[in-house]
Amino acid sequence: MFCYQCSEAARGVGCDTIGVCGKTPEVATLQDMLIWLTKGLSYWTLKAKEYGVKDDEANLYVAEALFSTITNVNFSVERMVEFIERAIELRDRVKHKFLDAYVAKEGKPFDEKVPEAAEWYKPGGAEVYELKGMEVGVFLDKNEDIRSLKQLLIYGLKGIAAYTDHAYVLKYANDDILYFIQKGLVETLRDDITVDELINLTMEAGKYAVEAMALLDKANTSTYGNPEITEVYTGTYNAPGILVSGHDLLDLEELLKQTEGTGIMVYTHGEMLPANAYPELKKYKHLAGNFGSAWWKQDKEFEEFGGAILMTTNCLVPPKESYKDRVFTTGLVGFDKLTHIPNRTDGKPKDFSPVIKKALELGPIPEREGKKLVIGFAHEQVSQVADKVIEAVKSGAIKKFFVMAGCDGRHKEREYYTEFAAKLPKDNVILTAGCAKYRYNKLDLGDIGGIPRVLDAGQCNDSYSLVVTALKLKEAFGLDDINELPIEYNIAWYEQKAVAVLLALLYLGVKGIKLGPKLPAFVSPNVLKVLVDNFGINPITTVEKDLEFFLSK
Ligand code: FSO
Ligand code: SF4
Repeated sequence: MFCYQCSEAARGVGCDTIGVCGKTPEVATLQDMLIWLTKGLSYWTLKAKEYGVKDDEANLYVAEALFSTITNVNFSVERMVEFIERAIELRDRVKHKFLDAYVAKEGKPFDEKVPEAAEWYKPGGAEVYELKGMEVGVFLDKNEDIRSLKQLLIYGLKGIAAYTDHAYVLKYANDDILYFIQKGLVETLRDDITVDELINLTMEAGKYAVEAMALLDKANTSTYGNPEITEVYTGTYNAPGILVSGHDLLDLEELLKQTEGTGIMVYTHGEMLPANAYPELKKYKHLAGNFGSAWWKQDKEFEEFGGAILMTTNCLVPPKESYKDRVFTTGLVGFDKLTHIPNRTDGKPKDFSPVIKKALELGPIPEREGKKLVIGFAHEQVSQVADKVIEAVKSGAIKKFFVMAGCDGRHKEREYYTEFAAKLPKDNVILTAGCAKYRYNKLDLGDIGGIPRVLDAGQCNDSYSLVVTALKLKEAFGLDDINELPIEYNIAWYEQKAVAVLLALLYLGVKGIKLGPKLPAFVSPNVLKVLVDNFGINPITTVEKDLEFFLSK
């Protein structure tokens, strides 16, 4: 195996024996194979598009397959084999539809040379897929810069795929995004692609990352209302409990409906915290609050929680024996031997009864005291207090905003973010989204004239909300360039959704982003030079130096 797609890549180089995340070599190689096959599938979906043939299931499947390979989503050999076989099935279905359409229009059979990924097949299951997977991983490209850019593009596409898939789950669609994902994938099959072509594609990915986040914002807010400023309790009650983690709001809603009147209290964990701010979700009285913090602490927190646990998306940490029997997966999440709640069929909701049964069997969980967190500062809510914010900036009460969106992770270096937030002078406000917030959202950083010093817009995809807020401020201050605003960017990344968010910021013209806790292992020295020269991206250093850097600007 070789994987270097997240910030925790072993030795800052790559995981080559087992993933730091717990991904086994088998799964890593099968994921390489799946990505390669999605490129083959995309070759045909794009050809089919030219001839007016569209296969909605196959188009969405490309996004789902990519999503399943994001860090901490799926650790199951069995599920990976299923994904691979489905990719082959859909690839061949779309191929035949295209070949028929081609003959019908051109009056002769299609005879162009086809990439191997679009045709490869060998019977034999997991072992055969693994053998082929070893050939088609990241080292397929010998040139370091081409390899680096292709992977940067693919990781950005994975993030875009995840956000787009969430929107499709809520029945909000934009085929252009799906077709762009496919185009990006097919381009990475080319041996003759140039550095410039790849840089352009990466920038285009930034554009589609914005579109994907906008689509998901529309899907979430149209379905569940605009997030409202909400106080969320972080303790637990003496009643049976279910803890829901991941990003999928529809899963949470269906579970809330199915647990109504059962006496079960439902809590959010990690990236599900923002769900508490949506009117159509917070109306459920048994949505009792948030327990725990960021994903990487789940081994301790899930154990402590004592009730049933549902993982709707990443980030899953391989569960310990002590609580394994109370963890359930759903959607694209997978881990061998955990109970998986199957997908919706025939428009019916998912059946969460195994999770409910487990919570009831486990009985009441311990009661614990907890703080209250204030969340719900998405763009609509911020625009309602825009006058107050603008006034505070004009009067000098607010000196700067610091976008500290992104992810949290295990590494000790991330203590930087807690310290940075704590030491940030009191006339500065933090704008956050994603699980990065858990490094400082319980610090009691106070407020500035009633505006909290940590404005939490929501999940990592709600970084879009921060961008909307920035663009509104730009308009209000009559500025031409987003970089003239008193906004600094100190972003923490972990997995590939954060890569998509980063590409979105670059596409929007944001310059001078500080990135931590370390620069991606997949960025080669030359590609880094491009990022530094064109966008002024630079790594975090020490809290003192970085504070000086930002505050002296
Ligand atoms: Fe965090 Fe995990 Fe949302 Fe990521 S929970 S790290 S960027 O999956 O998706 O912020
Ligand atoms: Fe390593 Fe990250 Fe890849 Fe997991 S996802 S194998 S931790 S680089």
